[in-house]
Amino acid sequence: MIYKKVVIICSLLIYIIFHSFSFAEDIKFNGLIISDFWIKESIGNSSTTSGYITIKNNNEFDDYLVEIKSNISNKAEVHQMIVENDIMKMKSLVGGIKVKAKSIIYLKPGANHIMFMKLQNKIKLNSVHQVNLVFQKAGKLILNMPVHKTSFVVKNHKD
Ligand SMILES: [Cu+2]
Repeated sequence: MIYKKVVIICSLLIYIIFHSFSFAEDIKFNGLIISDFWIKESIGNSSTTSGYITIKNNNEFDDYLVEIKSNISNKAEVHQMIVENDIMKMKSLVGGIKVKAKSIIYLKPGANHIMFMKLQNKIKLNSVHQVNLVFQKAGKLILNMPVHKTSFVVKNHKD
């Protein structure tokens, strides 16, 4: 009996600890599951910062993230990391990013990401910002994206 209570309390604690390090809850939206979304705090007077997001497409058809809009910056686009002459470069993905049917894409540090350009203000740690995502098929979604440190590591990736 006592053992059972200890187990329950322990699992509750683990749940609370896990969730305090993690993100906002996953969002289900017209067949898409949106998770692990956050914005990197801006450094110094930098006029840009990046945002990250995981998008799972449970639909039978492909979708595209075609537009990103928010009040924090005048411009936001999806960037692709490419290697050119041994140098890692960022390139804007014209027309948005494809999320194939029944598959998942990760916009994450060191890889494809959302680039917020011409920031209106500094992006402060622990603040939350509204970002509008427009999908070709699923439509428009308003996301509240929390701000984390550069060193923030995604802990709950469900690959
Ligand atoms: Cu970029």
